[in-house]
Amino acid sequence: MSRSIAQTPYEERQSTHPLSAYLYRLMVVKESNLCLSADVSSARTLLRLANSIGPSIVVLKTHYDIVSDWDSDVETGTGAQLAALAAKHGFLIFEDRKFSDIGSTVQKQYTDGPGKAVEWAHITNAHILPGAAIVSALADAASAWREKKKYEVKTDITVGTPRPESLSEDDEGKDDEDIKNLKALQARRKASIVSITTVSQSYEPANSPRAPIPECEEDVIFSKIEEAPLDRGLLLLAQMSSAGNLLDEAYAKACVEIARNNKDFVMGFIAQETQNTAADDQFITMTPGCQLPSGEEQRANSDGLGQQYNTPKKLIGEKSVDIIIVGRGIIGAADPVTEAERYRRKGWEAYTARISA
Ligand code: S5P
Repeated sequence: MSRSIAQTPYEERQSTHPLSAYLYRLMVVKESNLCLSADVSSARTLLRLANSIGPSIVVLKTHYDIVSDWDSDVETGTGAQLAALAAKHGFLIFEDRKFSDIGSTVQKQYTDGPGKAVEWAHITNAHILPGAAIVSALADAASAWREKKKYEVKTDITVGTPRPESLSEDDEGKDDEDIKNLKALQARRKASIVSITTVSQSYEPANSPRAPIPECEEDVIFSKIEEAPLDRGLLLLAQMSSAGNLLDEAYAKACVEIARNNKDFVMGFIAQETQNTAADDQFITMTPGCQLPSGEEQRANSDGLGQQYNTPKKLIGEKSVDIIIVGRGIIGAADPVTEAERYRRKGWEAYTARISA
């Protein structure tokens, strides 16, 4: 008898999506199936959390629009700093944007405005309420961005070869326009490097949102796995954790159908249980509404605002989900770093018990 997906170890899951394949390997390397939901309102607190809890997690989930001092600069802003921390600690960034508008609008929301999540978030998510075009529209925006990015990387390498400072007199006049362009480009690149240095070295009061984050200054890269691919991925909200939500069984089934038709972009689901039902479904399931009892006391299984909680053991062991998403259970703890490790351990234990059952 063939093994069910729930019993297949992460490293043997056959996802065709490059980010999912990477994420499964990352989970094994870090022995973690934990996503931190970093729902905080200051950029500094967000970056500090990402840096201190980064070693325990494989995904950092953001709501950029609750960060009151979110810096939108693509090269030096909050997203760029998070991306640097993701490379340092080895985690993916998931902007929990929950897109839910017509195709043309979501493309702009994804790539423009103050968020520009496509620039820094590996993963984002969407409701399918407006219909399947929301998925293809976001997919098109992501691939247009990726093409542009590939071109930028190539341009960087090309212009890196002949340095304007080292151009000889003979070169002047040969192709004045090209050299001028090259110098302008290098000057712009220099300016952006200078501005990063300025931000991290200038003195500012401790409570300033632009004050340096000391831990974020080192230029370190997580060494146990290569950097994440440039691909972007989408999760569809198939089920929600909140009481009385309207996402019924037929809705979840429609989500799965749309995902099957868009496997190049859709990695999987936000759901309360695995949505893999057909033999070749290889979708990843990430699940919010997760808390552990704290100490002797069983924590309340709701937050009084509709949120409903389950334990990692139930979600991973019984509902066969892949990643637990934890917010207040960790960031509301007296010692979030230790608590994140406790969740990581519990989540991983539930997974190893599941695959060996
Ligand atoms: O069904 C859902 C879907 C999501 S993405 N229920 C949720 O709670 N979420 C998100 O998960 C929610 O927006 C929040 O960011 C996080 C749960 O946070 P916690 O503090 O309750 O763990």
